[in-house]
Amino acid sequence: MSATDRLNLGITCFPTFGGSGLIATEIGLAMADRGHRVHFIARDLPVRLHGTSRQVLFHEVTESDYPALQHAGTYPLALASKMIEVASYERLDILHVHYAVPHATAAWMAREVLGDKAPRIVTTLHGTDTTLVGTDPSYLPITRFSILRSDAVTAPSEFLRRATWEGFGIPETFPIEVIPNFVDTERYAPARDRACLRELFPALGEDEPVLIHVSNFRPVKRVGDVVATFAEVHRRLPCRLIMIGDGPERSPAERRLRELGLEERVAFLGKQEHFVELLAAADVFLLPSEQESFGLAALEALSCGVPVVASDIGGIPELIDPGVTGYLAPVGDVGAMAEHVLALVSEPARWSAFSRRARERVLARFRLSPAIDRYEALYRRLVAGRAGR
Ligand code: GMT
Repeated sequence: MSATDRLNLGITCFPTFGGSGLIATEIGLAMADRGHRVHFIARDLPVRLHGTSRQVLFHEVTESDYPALQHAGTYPLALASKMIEVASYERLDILHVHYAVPHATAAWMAREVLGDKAPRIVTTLHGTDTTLVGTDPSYLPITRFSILRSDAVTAPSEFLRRATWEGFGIPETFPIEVIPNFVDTERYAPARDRACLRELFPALGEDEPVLIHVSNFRPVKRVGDVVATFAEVHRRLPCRLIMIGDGPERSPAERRLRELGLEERVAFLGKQEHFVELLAAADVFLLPSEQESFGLAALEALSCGVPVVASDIGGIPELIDPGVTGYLAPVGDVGAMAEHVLALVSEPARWSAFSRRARERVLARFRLSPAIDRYEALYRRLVAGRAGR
């Protein structure tokens, strides 16, 4: 790539295990692979960002520990200051912020300071920044303003685009580009190796189904419904459950499983970075969330050929074709979810058809490279000044 084609890209995200940080990291790494120079600006090294290079650099946002500021929530100021510094030293063309609160606002502040030399701001909404936090009255006016002042706004699903227009009272003429989330289909690929499952469950029966759930164990994930669905399936057909991730709902889930006497049949693995082997070996992925703008964890399962049983909410119907790649049930209907799991695991031919179609649909609609093409095209349009507002 010639020096004139190369973009200087800033990316801000939460560095934790959430889907927004993972998508932001994958975009940055893919852009660097294409020859662009990428600067991550965040509180910590994002989870999947291993090491840096001349093409991928990390800028840590540090806050003052001055006692009077302890509860003042000064992170957005420290972030905006770091954005100003990196944008001017590194001549950023684009500042791509993931999750509107508070990142879009920090980006707007930085742009106000930088004036004509400011990079173009792309805000990617991810879900709870619109459906939960951003529309909380404590943050609504400033988040709405920051979204409107971005040079481009993207969302991973039609659902989230509409929820943003409606939740913030933004006219539908305001462009929000839907760029569906994506998955690395080479890394997340089918591989039915039950040996890794036997390491977790040494007495695992030959045909005993294994269910899996991956999340941040927040109330929105309805982890209690994962437990209840598993317990109902297990009552009718002995099975196992793998729980990956951590958060406030983990302890209640562990307690409930002990009350039910099922603790030996469940493996809680906590936060894990490398779990694709287990995911690909499992039989059904459970995602009974209250809300989900997209459901990245479910996409990773589908990519491995693992059918999903999920709630019929948010952006999930854009990801899962009911009766084709998985099943959907009303939020909280654990009876229906258990029936769906049983329908999948008790008929190997049906399971295989779901598995094959899940992989096919992912390859057709959610591959990494076409999504990166769309982000790159968006950046170029903004830099060329054609699509700026
Ligand atoms: O809820 C999570 O899993 C974390 C959250 C985040 O901000 O990282 O996920 C949101 O963004 C993901 C990536 O776009 C989406 O796949 C999730 O559906 C979305 N979560 C919700 O809408 C609850």
